[in-house]
Amino acid sequence: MSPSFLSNLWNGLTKTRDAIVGPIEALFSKKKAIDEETLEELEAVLIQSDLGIAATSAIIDSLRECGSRGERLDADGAVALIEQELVSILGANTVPLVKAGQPPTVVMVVGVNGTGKTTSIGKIASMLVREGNKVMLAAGDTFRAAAAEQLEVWGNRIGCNVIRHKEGSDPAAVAFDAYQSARARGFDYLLIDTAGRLHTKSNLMEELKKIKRVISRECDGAPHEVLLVVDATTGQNAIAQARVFNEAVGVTGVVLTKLDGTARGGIVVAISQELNIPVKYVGVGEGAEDLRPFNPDRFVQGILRIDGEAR
Ligand SMILES: Nc1nc2c(ncn2[C@@H]2O[C@H](COP(=O)(O)OP(=O)(O)O)[C@@H](O)[C@H]2O)c(=O)[nH]1
Ligand SMILES: [Mg+2]
Repeated sequence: MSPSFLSNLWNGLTKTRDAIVGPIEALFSKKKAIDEETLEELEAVLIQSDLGIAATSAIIDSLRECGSRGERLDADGAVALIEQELVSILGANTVPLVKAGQPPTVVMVVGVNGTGKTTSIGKIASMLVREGNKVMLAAGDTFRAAAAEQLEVWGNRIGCNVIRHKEGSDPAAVAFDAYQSARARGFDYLLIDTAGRLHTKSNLMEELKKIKRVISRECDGAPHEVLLVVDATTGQNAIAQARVFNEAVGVTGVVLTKLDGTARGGIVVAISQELNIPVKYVGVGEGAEDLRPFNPDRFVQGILRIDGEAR
């Protein structure tokens, strides 16, 4: 793994790391018995970072158990215990993007406006192109011309074809055309951008369902992925959004963006645990390189280890 990969993720998680590790170092400044007061303060820190109730309780329980065995902990010891719990919740493995037996692999990208759908499509496409794939993009957010233009800018930058129709046209028709074209021309991946206007929630969900239906009529098993993009800075609201989209279109993976802008990166854990949907990518900045396949180990180290190295 290249150093820039690590430093990118590392830098992106600085706010979350500071918010968790700082208080832990203060709480366990010297090796101490684990009393209820300490546990309560630690619980507040973990809840603040949006790890979620379930993960927080698991961590607190395990520390309490440790305390009842008469063990004393310093900050390193506490961090190691928390790390263990988080890795056991998140699992050790990166869950990769599904690849279809027959190309193109169709990936539909959904989520609320402004969460980073179009940007994430650009970043994922850029990654796939670098790996040698032929990638096509479909401008399924037909609500504003600017949305298709934004996708075209990405397409031009990374050398991908972009299929777009006129503003206001049917997104399912864009997806259909793009699929036909991608299949006929032997593309490996088709990434479909969609709209995210929530003030017309039921229409939006119907629109997304229709795109999905049209694609699945063309190819059994497609779309092969429905990626939900959520903005980490929205905290627990991200969970509520995930529930709504999952119910409507069956989400297969989460892209969590803007981790660089929040101290509440623990939301990754809450999403994995409460929704049982794998986090597949995390966004840590606005550039083409600032999206990473989600690696639980690296992530947990990124939010817990100040020195950047496994101790
Ligand atoms: N800091 C940061 N900004 C991001 C990230 N992902 C997306 N953005 C920004 O979020 C804004 C909205 O993104 P966009 O892709 O247009 O969202 P969409 O409405 O869901 O398509 C843009 O200014 C992006 O540059 C990220 O991981 N980190
Ligand atoms: Mg967009």
